Amino acid sequence: MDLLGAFYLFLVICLSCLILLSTWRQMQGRGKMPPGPTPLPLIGNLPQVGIKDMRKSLMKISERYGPVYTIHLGPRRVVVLCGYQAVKEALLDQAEDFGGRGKQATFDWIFQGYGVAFSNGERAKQLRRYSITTLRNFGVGKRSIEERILEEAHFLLEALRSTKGLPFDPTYFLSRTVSNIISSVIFGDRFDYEDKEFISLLCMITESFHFTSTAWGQLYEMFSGTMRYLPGPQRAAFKQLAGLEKFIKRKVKANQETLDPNAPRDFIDSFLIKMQQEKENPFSEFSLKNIVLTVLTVFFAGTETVSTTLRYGFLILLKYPQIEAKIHEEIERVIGRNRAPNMEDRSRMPYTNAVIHEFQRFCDIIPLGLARRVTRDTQFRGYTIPKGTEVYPVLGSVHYDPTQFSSPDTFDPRHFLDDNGQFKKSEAFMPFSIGKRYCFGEVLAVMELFLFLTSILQNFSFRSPVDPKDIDISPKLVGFASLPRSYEICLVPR
Ligand code: LZ1
Repeated sequence: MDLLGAFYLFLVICLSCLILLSTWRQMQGRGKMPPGPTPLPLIGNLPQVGIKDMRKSLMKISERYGPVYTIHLGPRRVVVLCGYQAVKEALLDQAEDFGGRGKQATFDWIFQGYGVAFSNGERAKQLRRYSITTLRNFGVGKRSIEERILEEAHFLLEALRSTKGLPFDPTYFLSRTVSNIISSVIFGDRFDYEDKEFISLLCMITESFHFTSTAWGQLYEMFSGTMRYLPGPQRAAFKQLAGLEKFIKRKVKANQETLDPNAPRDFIDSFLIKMQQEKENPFSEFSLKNIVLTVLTVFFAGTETVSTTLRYGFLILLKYPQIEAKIHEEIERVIGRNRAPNMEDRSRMPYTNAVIHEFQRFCDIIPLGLARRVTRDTQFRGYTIPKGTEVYPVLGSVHYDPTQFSSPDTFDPRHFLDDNGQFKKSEAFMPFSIGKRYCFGEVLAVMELFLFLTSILQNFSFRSPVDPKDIDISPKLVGFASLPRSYEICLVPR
């Protein structure tokens, strides 16, 4: 046999071993797991799942295998939960079992199991508890953050006035404003809207978020083990995430140098003080790495989710001017023109509140939720899910569950209104997920959505440069996130 022959033989043997290993791993512990489509070696269920719109394909697969099934995303074995009942039974009724964190391959590249959102066990517990307390100490959920939001709304209104009724893309108007709220909490101050570094940070956030929703981003979820070393768009996302980390590291360092342990100025200071207090505790998770990556998570999540929801929501209002008109009418009646909105107004504005809920349901910004993981061997609906198995609670399948919403595919605020026009809660509304790892940014997000929307509509009317009937409110991309199509808007002062 010549050298080339030997090489090919070697290659064939390697490949066979890989296929055998992959098949063996797919079969392992499969005994009483939920059913699902048969995986192929190496690629798993790629043919069934595809790489475009996982929400759609995962919901489609559940038509055949039921609300609880097993899928293989490349080498990842994931239990998928679809529909309100299954998600609720798992995440709420068995909160402890389903309270672990699964993978988000793109974000994991930077987090590596550190920071508050993408960690597990004792680390997640300590960081989550302390983050919630510290956010509250800096006003989140209280009057003081409400005032900060209203103050920031003024800067936004001023910036919007300068558009002079001409068409513009609202993306960065919204993300600068939204980001400045969380920035004041974590960095102690807002950024100037013209600050070049600020804009470049926002760009890094928006673009890496965008990547997670592209076909490449989905492919990366399946094959991150290999793709992380290969060229491709994932590299750009890594670079953006690394840029954000570098900025946060610099901020943390600057805080360290000027720290007064008796007077924390912001979230970072509080964590640094906690780190000092716990430096004798060998079980402390308050390390520099966890501080940097927790701040990065909070900065990222506190910027992109609310601003994407508002951007998507505005597009919907451009399509349905009659809905905008009803919000105007409610603002006029409850708030008037002579004072700023406040959180107490919300309970007297059922229509506006219903529209915001419908934005969050319909837009379904994080359609698969953040992946979970079972923390022990778990019995669920007669199946056994082995400890450590990843779980996708498909929030989109809950938001579009026909047993919970009368016409899920239609944008209709009546999904959250009763016959008397009063606000009607829905148990199937879970944009912040539910259970042990639900989003603790919820209180802040809810305040921002209400106060920014009402502030803007109190001062402006929306006009679309294109005919409303030509506006497409279906998502441009659905992956980790669900993103609206790009558009322009005109704001006319009222
Ligand atoms: C997050 C989100 C997105 C990315 C990382 C953390 N928390 C939304 N909420």
